[in-house]
Amino acid sequence: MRIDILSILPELLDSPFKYSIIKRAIDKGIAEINIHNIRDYSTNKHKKVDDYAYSVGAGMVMTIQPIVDLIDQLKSERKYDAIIFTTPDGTPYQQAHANQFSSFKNIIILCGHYKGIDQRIRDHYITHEFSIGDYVLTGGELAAAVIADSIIRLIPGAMSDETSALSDSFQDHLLSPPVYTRPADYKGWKVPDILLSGNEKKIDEWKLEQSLEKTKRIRPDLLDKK
Ligand code: 6GU
Repeated sequence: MRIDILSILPELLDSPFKYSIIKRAIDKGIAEINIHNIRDYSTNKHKKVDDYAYSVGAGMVMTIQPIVDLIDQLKSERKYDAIIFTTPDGTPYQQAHANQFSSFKNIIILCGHYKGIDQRIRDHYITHEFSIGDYVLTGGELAAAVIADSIIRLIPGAMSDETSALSDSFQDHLLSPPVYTRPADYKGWKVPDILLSGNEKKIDEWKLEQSLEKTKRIRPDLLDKK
């Protein structure tokens, strides 16, 4: 899979793809990330990428020209399965989207900034608009990194134990149960006896019980989706 990320602050994306599962997926060649600086495509003599909104007091808006030129160039090189825009007024991004996108071949993620981008880009180029939660970030770069990470780890071969993606919180609309490792007793803090029993069936029942209890307590909304 190839992901092209379009940003006016590409430095913000320097580190998220350099470690762990994502780095290994890139090293293995099953994922490729290309980060593009939108400013490089501005034909303005000052390399401007924003302008005043057509409405008083609305602040700055990202201009059409550099974004269109960049996307047109990418589209002339290959076919894209999705052109995503990260924005706080987008659809709430969820695990089901990551699952869907993990089988795609080429994806563009355009990072939002300032007050937004000219609506005509959204109308004519963008296929999906996503928010990663009900809070406001300085820019869409961190959201783009979140989305790319959630997709890449699901590509077959990215994780050594592929079944572990299936047990992720949200895959079955349940939060993960608590996990423990050695020692079984740390200064009197004990691992639940059941986990030391060796009874796999009982352990699975306990995990499901714990998941249900935790989900009911922290995310009761998830249980309505089951
Ligand atoms: Cl995608 N962008 C920004 N700027 N803020 C956000 C967001 C995205 N998702 C949640 N907050």
